[in-house]
Amino acid sequence: MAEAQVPIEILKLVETLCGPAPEQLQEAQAFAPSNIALAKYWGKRDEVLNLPHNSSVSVSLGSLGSYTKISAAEGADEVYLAGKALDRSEPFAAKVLQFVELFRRGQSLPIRVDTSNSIPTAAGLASSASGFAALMKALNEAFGLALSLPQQSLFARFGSGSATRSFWDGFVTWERGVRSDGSDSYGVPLETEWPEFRIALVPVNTAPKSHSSRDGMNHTTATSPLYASWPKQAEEDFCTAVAAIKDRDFPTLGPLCEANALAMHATMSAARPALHYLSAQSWEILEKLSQARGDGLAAFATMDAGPNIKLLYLDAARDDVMSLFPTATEISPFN
Ligand code: 2P0
Repeated sequence: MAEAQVPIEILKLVETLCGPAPEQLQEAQAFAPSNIALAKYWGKRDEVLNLPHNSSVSVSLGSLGSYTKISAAEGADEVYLAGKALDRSEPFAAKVLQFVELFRRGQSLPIRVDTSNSIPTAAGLASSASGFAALMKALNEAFGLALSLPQQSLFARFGSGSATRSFWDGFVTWERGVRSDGSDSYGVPLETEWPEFRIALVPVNTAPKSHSSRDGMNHTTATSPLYASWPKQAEEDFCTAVAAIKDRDFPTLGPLCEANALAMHATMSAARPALHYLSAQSWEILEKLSQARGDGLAAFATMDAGPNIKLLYLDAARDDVMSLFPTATEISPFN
């Protein structure tokens, strides 16, 4: 993003919150956890400012996430992913450098960005949320921006909406906000600790997806007749999910999360042309889970913009879940 192309609202926020343009760059590194949404973000009310139609709530994945190191480069900017130098024109590198430029603001401070993920590739988890959160944290230190975590979350939104929720451990909300400049749309952590809460990742297909989340949600918003019902329902689901989390009420939270994810996928199925992230194998897993629930298993599923299934349950159901889904990887977000 060359400076001239940055929307005025974003420039104003940078100017107001970050102070004068940086004069030096110091080495810095940061980690941010990946997160899984329990009540989903799907659709933007403002594409330029990346503002969502509805609020969302997620749980962070502990030590699974992204590490980013920033240092001074010799000449031109450099971006490394998992130790491999990327061409600056590659989409990932270009997006990272656009984000850097928001804060560098034309100053002659060549930068080297080294990113790596502790998320196993086989888990099929996206890394853009943790990636932009870790990049923001590292830039905050490298450029001496002195931004608070909510402010960093707000700026990370320009990189990736779900990154707003990757600045804290545990349960985190992304409030949609109401202001037109987006200055009230950022992550807010919930205080609830829930040590028995578990997530298991059931891999279906871990190859990169054919449609990005961004393209998928924009296509759905623009063409799906079912999308009209999403923002109101999603906001209600968000409120119910937050209340259930605060009460540690799994019988309410589990079914709600699965229903919310299926409603999101239904909006995509009705898009024209239809968009299907879930595969036949995903549906087989959902069917198997539904049958197991009929036999008393308290486990529920959530699915994002890909075919992989994430199971939600409490510690007491662990053995049954693992024997039913032996390929699953379990995560304990609070341990
Ligand atoms: C979520 N997803 O709440 C939803 C559920 C995917 C499905 O946030 O366009 O990469 O960069 O703001 O954050 C993934 O979308 O999209 C996402 P952009 P992002 O986790």
